[in-house]
Amino acid sequence: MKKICVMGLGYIGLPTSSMLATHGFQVLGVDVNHQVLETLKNGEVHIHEPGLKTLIQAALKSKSLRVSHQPEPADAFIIAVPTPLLREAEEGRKSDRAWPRADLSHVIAAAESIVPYLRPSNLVILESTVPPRTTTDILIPILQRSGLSISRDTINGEISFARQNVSTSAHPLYVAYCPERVLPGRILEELVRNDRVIGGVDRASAEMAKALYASFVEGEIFLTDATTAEMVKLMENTYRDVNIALANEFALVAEQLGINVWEAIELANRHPRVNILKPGPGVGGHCIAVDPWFIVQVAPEVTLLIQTARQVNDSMPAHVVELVKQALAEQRSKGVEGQKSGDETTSAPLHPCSTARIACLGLAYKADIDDTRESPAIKVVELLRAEGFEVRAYDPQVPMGTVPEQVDSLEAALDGADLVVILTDHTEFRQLELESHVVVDTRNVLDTQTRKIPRGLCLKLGNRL
Ligand code: SAJ
Repeated sequence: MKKICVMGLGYIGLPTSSMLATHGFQVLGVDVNHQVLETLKNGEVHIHEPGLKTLIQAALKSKSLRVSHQPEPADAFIIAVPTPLLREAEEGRKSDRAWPRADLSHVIAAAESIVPYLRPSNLVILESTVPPRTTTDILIPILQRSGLSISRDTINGEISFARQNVSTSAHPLYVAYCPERVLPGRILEELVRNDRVIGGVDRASAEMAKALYASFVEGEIFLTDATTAEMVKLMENTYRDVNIALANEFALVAEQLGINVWEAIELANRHPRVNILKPGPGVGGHCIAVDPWFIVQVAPEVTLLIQTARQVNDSMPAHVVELVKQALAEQRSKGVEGQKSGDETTSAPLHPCSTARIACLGLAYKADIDDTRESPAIKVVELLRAEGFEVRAYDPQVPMGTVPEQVDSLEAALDGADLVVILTDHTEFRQLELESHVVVDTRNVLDTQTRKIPRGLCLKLGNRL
């Protein structure tokens, strides 16, 4: 197997292409976005990911990687295109379509576009995160239009491992589902180190896919059937979403009790079998905030916990706005008291809440990346805007123009701000001197234990005032 066609040059397709291209394969990267192709042809990379640009440039230079807007005949095809949520479904809860659903249009389009190029013995791998049974019920019927037959030796949904000697001649087309599991910010490292799960539509397909990934994966590779592999991927991210929702709920309780949830979680995690994640302004990214719905859509009646977790996490940006209002009101009353007592240090300017200027620090969905997909920080900015606040947003990683309120320096964001809200825990924000500001810290970035806050006020999510 020498030539691989990777459909989709995004967060997964591009790093995977570069990995294969530097491990002995001829790779054709295909994307429908001409701007992405132009950027790559100019030696630039549209995704900020440590080490990626160097790898891509080397692969392009050696010609082991080429990019194009259409596929070509190849030995293997990897589909790594986005599967967003169908947003309008969320509003349609009372109507026929009750839950947000996966938009599989990119997967379908990519699969259809490779059909004319499929040849006997080709391998097709789906990497996009999809609802259970997508490989068997949606991908396979499309690939069958090539006229090539696809073996499916699954028994009760489980791949048969009974036959040890797998015949390849009887398998005109091999098909497997192989989910990506890499963490944005550490993609190249995790592509190599992480274990992989490969779900074949039959044993031979799983083995073929394993041989391909084994060229660069140093972690263990586990084989199963396609539907189990689809579910494994969704379970991983749903587990994390539910755990974060629990942490967020604990934070809300702690605020009511007047205790510090960050301390409480740290202490609870000293138990050998407890590992509570961190509360925050909500869950972002294209995975954890989306994938649980892919399980819900196939089994809505039995996924109440998953649905509730999604709702808890989605409600956090609105809670952050409440904290902002609370901190402004607190500062106002401090200001009034300070003015009454003639105390200079507490006499902050008084603003009717909705005309206050708010500096939002961070737009990315998590630390040290430029990705703003589903970012709760952006939702907070939008909610503050809708409330009539004057917002200035700064993020050292995120390209300008992401939100209209974006400014290009920390100074511009902080200048004249009545309140600073920390929304992303970028490393740069951990060094900030915000002692004279009113701060809402949603990420526990500021060390209020050891650092003095003489004039300002710091309200932490999940903490007492
Ligand atoms: N978050 C919290 N509290 C935490 C951890 C995360 O609020 O304790 C928030 C983050 O701030 C962020 C969101 O959750 O907004 C998601 O961040 P993340 O770092 O947990 O995950 P992702 O979305 O960047 O990547 C996840 C990973 N999945 C798991 O860890 C199970 C990654 O391995 C997957 O490959 C990726 O989803 C994906 O593509 O599916």
